[in-house]
Amino acid sequence: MAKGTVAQKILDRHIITGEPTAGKVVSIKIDQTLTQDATGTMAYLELEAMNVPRVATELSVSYVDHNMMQNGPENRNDHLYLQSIAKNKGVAFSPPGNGICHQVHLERFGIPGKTLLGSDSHTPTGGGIGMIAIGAGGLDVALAMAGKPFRLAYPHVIGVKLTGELKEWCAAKDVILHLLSILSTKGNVGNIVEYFGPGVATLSVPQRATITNMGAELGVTTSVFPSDDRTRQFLEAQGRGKSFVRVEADENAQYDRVIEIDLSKVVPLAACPSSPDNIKTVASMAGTAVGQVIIGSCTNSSYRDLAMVAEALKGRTVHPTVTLSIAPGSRQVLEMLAREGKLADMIAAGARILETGCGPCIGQGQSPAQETVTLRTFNRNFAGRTGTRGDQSYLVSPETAVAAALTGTFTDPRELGFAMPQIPDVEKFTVNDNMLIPAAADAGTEIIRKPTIGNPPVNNPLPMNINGSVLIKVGDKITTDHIMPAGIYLKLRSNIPQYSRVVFDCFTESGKPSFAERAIAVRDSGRHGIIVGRDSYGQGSSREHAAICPMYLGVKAVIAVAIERIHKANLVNFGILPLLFADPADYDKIEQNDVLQIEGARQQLGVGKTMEAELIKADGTTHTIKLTHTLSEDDVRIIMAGGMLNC
Ligand code: MIC
Ligand code: SF4
Repeated sequence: MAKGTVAQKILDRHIITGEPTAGKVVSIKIDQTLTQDATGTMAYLELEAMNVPRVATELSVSYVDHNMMQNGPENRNDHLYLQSIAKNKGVAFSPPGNGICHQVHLERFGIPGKTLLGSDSHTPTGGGIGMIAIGAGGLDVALAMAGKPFRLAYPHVIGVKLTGELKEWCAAKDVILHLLSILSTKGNVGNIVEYFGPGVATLSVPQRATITNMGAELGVTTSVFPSDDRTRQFLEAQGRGKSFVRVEADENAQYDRVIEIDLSKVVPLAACPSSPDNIKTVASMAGTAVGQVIIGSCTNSSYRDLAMVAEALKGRTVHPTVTLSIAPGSRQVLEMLAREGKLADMIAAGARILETGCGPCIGQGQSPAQETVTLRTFNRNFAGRTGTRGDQSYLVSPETAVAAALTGTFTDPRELGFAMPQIPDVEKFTVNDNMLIPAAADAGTEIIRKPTIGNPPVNNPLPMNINGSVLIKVGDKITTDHIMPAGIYLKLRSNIPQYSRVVFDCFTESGKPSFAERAIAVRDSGRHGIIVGRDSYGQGSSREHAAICPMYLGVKAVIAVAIERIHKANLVNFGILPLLFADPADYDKIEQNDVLQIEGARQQLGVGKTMEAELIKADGTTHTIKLTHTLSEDDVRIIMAGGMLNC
């Protein structure tokens, strides 16, 4: 069992109930929360339902960064709701244009040693300044805002020992891509990744934040760096020196597993289609034509990254076969680039400057042409996330991205023929909080709720017998993007009946009924929907819509070989049983439309108990399927009640 680590020190100070033993459920105090607009409307509607007059956290911030395309009234309706409820409940508000939640939170609010819960899976960005920053579903964040502790399995700690120093053109992004090549996107549930060793001091806070941000793709609880002199310098440069707290591991700290990375051996890497762990060296793909380059997202849009890009572009021209788009991570970054003339250098080189926000990362515009390669500095390249079916989306560092923008092909940036621009740590960031609306609860504030915003649906208690029909059988690594697409549908986040129509949209075959149509037919015939998945079901985002919408369509159980942490918690919160095959080989016995009955489900369900289901095939043959789960007592209680909103 790990000992004396940063992760444990912070967690142990926050434990409210439970034993700090790896794998055991503990509840912890949450100091800060963040929400973004695409998950935030549901989270605040849920908070409203809890009748809490004012949030009970030290700080809660509501960001608008995802839904900003303004095609129809939905986006702006959401923003007005979020701004008014923030004022009503004592939540700080960061309006559209102010930046991506994770980037702004790091710059303006994060405090080493504190806990942060965010309704976005990339909340671990805060681990870059020594926070325990965890992504969760909106309902869990709403509960934290109401002052309730957050439940999680006390983690195992994987120590990543960093030695050496990154060479020119080799980036923090390459470090996390390298780690993804080792740990992959599956099988890491229940772990925290903690960085230590002499290499840590060579990385700036924005570089560390790139690494902890994309640590989300490992499927771990979070990732964390110590808070050291570099952290102090960053906070001082943000005018927040007073927030600095040193948090370091004991000298003889023990980790459950240690992985060593010599930074001087890290080379430019790319995550190839369509998974963040499909890693190849950039050199091995040299010469492949690239049609589009986009630099931005919460992974790589800091001042450091974009200043480096600007200097690399200065006096040069984007290759004519490529489009280069750049989305700065925050207004602070954009303003600094503008004041220093770097923005002009980007524009002069031919870059298309996008609004500060998530933009193309969540399929909001800039979809690539068919059968062309797109290089993005983002963190996810799940199939179709760009908005183009069959997309060829590669995840790279800003260094590799700018090299491709200049050459029109995959190019190892070390081959560019000029020195990498050196961007020293900023001594004084341009601090301009004039658009941030500070937290000041005014319970009299009218909450603006336009007609496109509906209440979260509430489930029924778990029925005694589940009379199930298998609505869909999917394979390994099904992401929440497969379950609930974003892109053009993102604006429907506040409207569950409409959004539910596109559940599993990517699997709809033309001319055949959609998942939603099949689910509604099953629901209307008085039966229950069942989803069957394989390994690592529910990877990726924290969107609780991937539970709410199937629930709305009558789904009562998800049965898989493994279910990812945040998605499992969301299923529980909305009263859907997250079950596992006791024998993974049983997965092969099941097909879509099979009948699956769980007689006496309420009696069968209990901590540590195995359940039995009867599988009835179309030809009448039957099989007994044994099912397990990893539910705690609280989880069982919540599912029995039909979800947290009934508790
Ligand atoms: C994402 O990167 O997939 C998102 C969009 O930021 C999600 C949240 C959401 O779906 O609203 C995430 O990472 O949790
Ligand atoms: Fe936004 Fe993309 Fe970051 Fe998600 S991963 S928060 S969509 S920038």
